[in-house]
Amino acid sequence: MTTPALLPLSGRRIPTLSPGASSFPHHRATLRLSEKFILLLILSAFITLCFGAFFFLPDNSKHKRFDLGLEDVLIPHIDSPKEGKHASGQVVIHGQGGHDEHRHREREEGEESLRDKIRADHERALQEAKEKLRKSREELQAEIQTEKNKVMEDLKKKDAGPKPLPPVPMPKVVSVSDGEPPEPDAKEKRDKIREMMKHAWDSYRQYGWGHNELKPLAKKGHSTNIFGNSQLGATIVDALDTLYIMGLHEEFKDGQEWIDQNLDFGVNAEVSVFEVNIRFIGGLLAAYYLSGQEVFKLKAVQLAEKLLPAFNTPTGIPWAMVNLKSGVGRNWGWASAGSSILAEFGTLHMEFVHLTYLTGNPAYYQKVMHIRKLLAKMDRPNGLYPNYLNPRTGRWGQHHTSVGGLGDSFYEYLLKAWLMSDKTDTEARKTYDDAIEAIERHLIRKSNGGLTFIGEWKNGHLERKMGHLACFAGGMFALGADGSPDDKAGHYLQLGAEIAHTCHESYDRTVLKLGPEAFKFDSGLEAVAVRQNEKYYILRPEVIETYWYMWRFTHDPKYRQWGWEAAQAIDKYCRVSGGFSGVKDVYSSNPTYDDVQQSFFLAETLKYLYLLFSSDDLMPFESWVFNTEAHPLPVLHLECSMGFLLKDYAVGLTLY
Ligand code: DMJ
Repeated sequence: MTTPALLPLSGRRIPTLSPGASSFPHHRATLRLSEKFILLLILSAFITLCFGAFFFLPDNSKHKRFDLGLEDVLIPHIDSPKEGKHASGQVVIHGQGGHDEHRHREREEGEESLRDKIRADHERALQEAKEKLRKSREELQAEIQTEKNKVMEDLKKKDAGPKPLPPVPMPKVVSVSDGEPPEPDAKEKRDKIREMMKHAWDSYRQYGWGHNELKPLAKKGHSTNIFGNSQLGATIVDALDTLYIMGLHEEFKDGQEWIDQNLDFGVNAEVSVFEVNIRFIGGLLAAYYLSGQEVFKLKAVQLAEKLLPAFNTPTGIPWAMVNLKSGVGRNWGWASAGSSILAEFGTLHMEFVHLTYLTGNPAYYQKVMHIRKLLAKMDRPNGLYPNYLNPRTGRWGQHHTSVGGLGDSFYEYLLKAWLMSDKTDTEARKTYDDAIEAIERHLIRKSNGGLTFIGEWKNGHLERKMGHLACFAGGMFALGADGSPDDKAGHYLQLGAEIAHTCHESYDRTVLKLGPEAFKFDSGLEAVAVRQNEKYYILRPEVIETYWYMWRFTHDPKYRQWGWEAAQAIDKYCRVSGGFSGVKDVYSSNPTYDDVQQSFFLAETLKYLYLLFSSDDLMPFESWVFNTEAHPLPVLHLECSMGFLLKDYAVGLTLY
């Protein structure tokens, strides 16, 4: 026989129920239980009946009446049908049996708004259907794939929860010296550049904080469609490593705090995959490697995940733009029949290799290697890579080739992939060498006045025009000289020097001593802009970038001198009380401003100037490779061959 157990409850000893116990209290408790059970049964039968009646009602109008009836019965005190709130946002309570007329009006308004909602829903559905019909089969398939992947990702996340990232070795921080130059003159100039950085940053801090960029004259935030018109603090992310390298640690901390608390990628914004990769992912990764602060790594990975749906195209060549929230991608309307752009899908490699290294997730590496493999299989007209490639068909668009806009950083990343792999990614090096050889043969010419320039190839014809953007190539040729085939190192260093000279001429032949956006070598014209809409200077870095690389490889003082000329001109003509602005005409002594302080001015132009006047042990080339937005990424040693990595991507990546 079992005795009822006695448990203490609030200091009293009470009997509890235990199987087989037959004491009186147990019996009473059993009786109470069965009464309760019967009551519960009746209640649930009643509720089931009510629900049954609701679901079997034949048509909408009756539903509506029932709804209203229910409203009368259950929520007669609440003024507005939506969330029981008044338009003012306050909950309004009426006494029971409120005015019939008022209630009637409410009912009518309710029905009216219901009708409006149904109408709006119908119109939206119709619109969506129309848009879908306009899309090709491949596009629709890609969209479906994107959606599927999203659902899978969500499920995976739910199952696994947030996974901590694996620890990885960090670069030798000792290589980040202060870089103070031994020459007092250089030190003075470096201090001036640092002061310019302070002015640009402080102005943004004061007038544009959290916005992507700054309007230095209007003294307010600025944004362009590449950031999807949402406030992602592009200037903060882009400027971080420059602040760090310059030793502006308070400002760096300020930026870090903003990123930690405000940078959110779950926004409904359609951004440029390329721009977000080079500025945000590149900027965050560099800030992480320099400072060791985990927040930058986490944000970089969060953002990278948002970019992945852009690769869901029939070919795996990513869309130019992706919506960070929905994952839907598309291309720029102006790009050769909906093509993707070589300099955009070809400028992801460095950052994506680092993402795989940091996360152990092979997906990033696979995506960029897939692009490389696909390009390797394609025919190239005259050995040149056209700027446009259709991501649906996998065919080239217009046969335009450029080392400036639309093509530039594709070539740069081939070389830098090799350098970043501690020169083990020989496939990248070979692809670079072949591409440069074709470019030299078809695009590089000498003008009558003896200036070497890089023209643009358009359907078999060479346009004798060079863009400011193409001036970066001087630095690239110098950087790639060592390791070039057939012992042509001297030749490429010389080519770099010639491009630097030409680009300096394009600055020197203007009134402001700042370079135009594009310049011609035609009909007696040499290194000058002709069209009004090519005369602007928007604080771009490429010419100064080339001066810096040439300085590092030659230590010819003219590069510091040219860099200083540019710095002075920027300070004189672009500086305003609210920051720095681009100018619309470098040939006018009275220029007007474009009122934009570009984020790359802080990321690149000022960083390259600062490094030009620093000693070489600040960010040495043996340890760091700069991405196309001047964000330094450490050299990674790829222990295994690329073939092996293709099978097991995450293995073999270690920091050099
Ligand atoms: C930068 O965002 C990058 O350098 C990019 O590769 C092209 N040009 C702009 C600055 O001019």
